[in-house]
Amino acid sequence: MTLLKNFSFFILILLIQSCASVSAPEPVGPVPSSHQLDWQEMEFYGFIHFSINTFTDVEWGYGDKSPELFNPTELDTRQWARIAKEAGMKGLILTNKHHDGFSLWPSEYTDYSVKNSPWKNGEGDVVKELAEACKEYDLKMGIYLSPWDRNHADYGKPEYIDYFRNQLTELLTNYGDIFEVWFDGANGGDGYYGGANEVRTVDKKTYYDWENTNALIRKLQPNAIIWSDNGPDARWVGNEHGFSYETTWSPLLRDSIYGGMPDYNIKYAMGQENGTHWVPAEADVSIRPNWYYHKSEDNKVKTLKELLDIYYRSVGQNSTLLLNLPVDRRGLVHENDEKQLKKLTAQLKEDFANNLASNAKTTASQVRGNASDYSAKNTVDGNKNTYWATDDGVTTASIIIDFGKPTLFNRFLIQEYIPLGQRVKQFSLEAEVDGKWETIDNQTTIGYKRILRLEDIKATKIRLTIEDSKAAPLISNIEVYHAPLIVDVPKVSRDKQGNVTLETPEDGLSIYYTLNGDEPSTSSLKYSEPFHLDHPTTLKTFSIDPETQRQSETLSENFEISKNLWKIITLDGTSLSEEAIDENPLTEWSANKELLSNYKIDLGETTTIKGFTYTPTQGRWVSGVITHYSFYGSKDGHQWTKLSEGEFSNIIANPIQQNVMFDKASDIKYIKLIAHKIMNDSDKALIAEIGVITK
Ligand code: FUL
Repeated sequence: MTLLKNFSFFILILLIQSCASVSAPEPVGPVPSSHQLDWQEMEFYGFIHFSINTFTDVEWGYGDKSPELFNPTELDTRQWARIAKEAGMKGLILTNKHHDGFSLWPSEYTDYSVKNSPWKNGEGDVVKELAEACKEYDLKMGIYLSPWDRNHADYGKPEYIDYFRNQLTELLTNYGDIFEVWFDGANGGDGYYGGANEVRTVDKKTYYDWENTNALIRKLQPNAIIWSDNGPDARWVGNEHGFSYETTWSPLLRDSIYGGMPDYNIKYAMGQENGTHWVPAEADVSIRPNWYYHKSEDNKVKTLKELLDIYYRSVGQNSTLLLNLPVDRRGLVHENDEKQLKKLTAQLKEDFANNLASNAKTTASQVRGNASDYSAKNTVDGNKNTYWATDDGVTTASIIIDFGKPTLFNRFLIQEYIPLGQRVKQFSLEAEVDGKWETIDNQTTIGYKRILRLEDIKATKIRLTIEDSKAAPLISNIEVYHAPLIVDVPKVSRDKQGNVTLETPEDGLSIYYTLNGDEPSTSSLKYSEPFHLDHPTTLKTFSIDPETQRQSETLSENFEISKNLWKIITLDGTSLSEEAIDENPLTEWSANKELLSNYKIDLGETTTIKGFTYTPTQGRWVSGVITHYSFYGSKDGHQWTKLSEGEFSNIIANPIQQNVMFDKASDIKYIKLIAHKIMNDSDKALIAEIGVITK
């Protein structure tokens, strides 16, 4: 007995010694601060866009509208917070002041605020009400304060910076803990500016003196994440689709960047392997096409499939997700938005219901110092603080996850232990099916979290191979799931002749539709071949699997008059390329500014139009986007009337179809869109589509 005891003691000493001799890996590259780590773990939080814009139906206010327009009838921040909480969001960021300068709190430094609105007789404070609601629902609160202020008389002068900091101080002092401070890169341009009505450009690099503004934030809210194109704590993902990139590094060449710089999205948004600072990506997107509430978008709330895609391409690609819920004129998140959000939450719960890897058997090709502290088991122990590591210098290694029996899966979730830096550059995944290994994916970065969506596969084992890494890979977590398949809505398209095609996302599905506004069911029209639609019509449609009865959501699509008779002609009568009127937003007409005044679109017959649409190029990186325009109509193609003039607000960051309504309807046969300003002061405009609104 004593002998056995002594022996066990000896083994124990040996074990302790072997562990003690294995040092922890050293950090590699920049590493996150503790508040950046806490922030990253929030993963999903919400944006609220609400202002005078909500009442004037625009995306960017000019700064000249009366504060009396701000008059929500049922404003209820508790409703916003409840919806966010139920959706699994961890916080809410409110646009306290957008580019139009209207402040949602009674700021001491301006009259352009809620205090001069009829809401609560000027006694209200939206920020305070939201702070209270967030507290009640255990949500963190963040602030958006637009650096650009189109209302303020001093914008562009040094005095404005004091104003900006004074407002910031109010927001960071009077409303409790703030988790994130959001600084928009859009700034400078035309505006009201206290009645000057002029263009004011600023040097984005120097005007705001960010160093001292950031120092003020650090003093008032040391734990807040400061967000902008160049952080310093978190960065813009470079688009407003809510997508990060398959290769997304958290390190960033931060000092090469300034807020609002051109080409940021192309050159920097994905982060850099050799980035000098830890500035992780945040993917922002609205649940509707635009950020503010527009009644015309009530049936354009993103589908479940679109929302899921956003989740997987943000949280699942080493980014956080900031999802915007526009608040409507009542002061509430609209029912349709809540409904879609609920679907997303329920689906995510199902997708991640049963972790097939928890406690699976694991073996690694190499373990740091052969120490149990760094064993492969750490990847499936549910503890984020333990990780599998290899010896220093070993940058290729693999780990096998053995389910013990054939197991059906289609999701692979993996996390690096980021407190010691982001390391993995390339990895692959294989599955062992009937005793044979097959490659099922090849990918690049992992970072805080990567979730791969795979085809259904039944395998007994999975092998993860880290093919390349900046240093010894540190993998803290692996999860495997079998997410249920969901049926997507039909893909709807119409050609120039007016023929509508509905396509099923998967083989073997049936499609039903209505054209009279009724909700479709399996007793509605069944789609078999393209049909003709010439007149404004609402199409409602869904897909269904006749065998399993799995059914998609219903998609509602509003069609305008068809472009069957439309022609683009130059002033000398020659027809031009029809890409701008072919109903296909993926083809575009490229024309230089000059040519743009020398053409007309012939609608083929006199038509009563109430507005027009312009769709910019839909490629991954936009160019040739018209930002300032005028739009003309003519009965005879010679005498032209200007029907509208203005800016396409936010079109560069969010290049979606622009819908412009006229003050009054016009009977015309010819139309013409003129570009006054094209992004990056280019001379070449790209037009994916021009349309008219008749309804
Ligand atoms: C953009 C702004 O210009 C939009 O209006 C919106 O606020 C979005 C979140 O950021 O850059």
